[in-house]
Amino acid sequence: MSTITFPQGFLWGAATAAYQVEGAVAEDGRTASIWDTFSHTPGRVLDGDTGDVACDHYHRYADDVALMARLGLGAYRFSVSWPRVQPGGRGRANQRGLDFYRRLTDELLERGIEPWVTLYHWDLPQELEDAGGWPARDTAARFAEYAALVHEALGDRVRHWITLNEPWCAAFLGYAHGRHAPGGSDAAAALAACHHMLLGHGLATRAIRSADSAAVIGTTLNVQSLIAHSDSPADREALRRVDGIGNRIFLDPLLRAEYPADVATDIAHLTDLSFIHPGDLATIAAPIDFLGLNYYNPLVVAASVDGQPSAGPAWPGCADVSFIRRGFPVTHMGWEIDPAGLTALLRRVTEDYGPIPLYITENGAAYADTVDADGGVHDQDRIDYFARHLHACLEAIRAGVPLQGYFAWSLMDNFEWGWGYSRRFGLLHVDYATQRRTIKDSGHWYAEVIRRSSLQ
Ligand code: IFM
Repeated sequence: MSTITFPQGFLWGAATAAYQVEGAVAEDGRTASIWDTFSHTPGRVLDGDTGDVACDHYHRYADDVALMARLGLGAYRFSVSWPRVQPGGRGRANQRGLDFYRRLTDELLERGIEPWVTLYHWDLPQELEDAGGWPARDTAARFAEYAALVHEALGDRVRHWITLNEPWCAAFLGYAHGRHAPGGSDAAAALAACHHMLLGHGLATRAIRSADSAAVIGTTLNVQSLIAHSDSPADREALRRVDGIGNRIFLDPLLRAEYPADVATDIAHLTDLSFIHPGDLATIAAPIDFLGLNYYNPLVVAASVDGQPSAGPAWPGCADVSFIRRGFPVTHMGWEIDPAGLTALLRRVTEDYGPIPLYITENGAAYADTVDADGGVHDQDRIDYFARHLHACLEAIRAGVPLQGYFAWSLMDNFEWGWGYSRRFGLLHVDYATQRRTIKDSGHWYAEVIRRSSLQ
């Protein structure tokens, strides 16, 4: 069997996010985020699960970092909880909250693991939501202030910064669909939220860059890999619309300092776009050093026909669009497994937006793992998923894509948002009753891939 090696210096990591793993929601001065409020609202999260305890990473971080070292990770991508380090989202920093991240980054650095910090992975301080949330312009300014405060505390230890995680989810699932916090159902508010997140990204990038010329700054998008159901003009038009509101609405302002004109037309019945002020696009397009992409599955897009469910409220301007299932094998999330979509996505971003360094900042699969009688977690399905997607990465690299690293989602099983603890994505199995961690077979397999930086 032949061995295929990744380019020298390829970065191997794993990722988590604060609300999904930390717990300790009322400790050391942390206040509530929109996800605390949302998860404590009956009916919002499966089985009433909350992030109150999660994986108790707040207290167990040192043991978790030791496990990361056993896996041989080169980098750990984690997010900072905004209400932990700046309770209420305004004013002075909370030193006790910052100290947690100092301890965590020190532990990582001692083990030779590079900290990659995500500044916003969906946990907006509740007070800022009460003041209007992301649909309010002031939240962008608050975000830049918070970013500067985190950088001031951690900038001596952290070089890699990711401003936002998946703003599409935070804006459109959060403010239009209501499946995510804060549970809104107003497309116009979601469009304003989308713009203000991008503005916040630009302001934060500028603030960190002006304080630290060595900072390496990027952002993470869940750019969708799209396939038209057929070559018919109607299906291609459906794809154009989804690509507009899912992908180009982020990529164009970030990388070209403009919003796509066709998207403005698609959403003209929803908003007059008066939230875009002169100078905003130049701020949003502040140069970045890399782009992070999260990939799980592609979407197959068609024009709606009678009886088919439409794309739904998360997709403003796409009323006549449907997503089609092809009968491919699925993960426990019900997401079709199709690694070719990852190669296509990487190639598309490079071909359309130029050779900006790319990282896969999330990729992985949920399966209903159990600890077997022999004490192991035998998750061959997840190994196959990772192997096929890493081959897809190599294919993109061979085609000239400047892909520089890969973060598995997730380091450990955790709070999967509306699905609570019912969906397991981890390389580490977490027994939530005892907080015991078990390295799954996929974790051992990934450690071997990292050690060799190659695939069999
Ligand atoms: O768990 C999430 C993560 O927080 C953001 N990206 C997708 C993952 C799986 O749903």
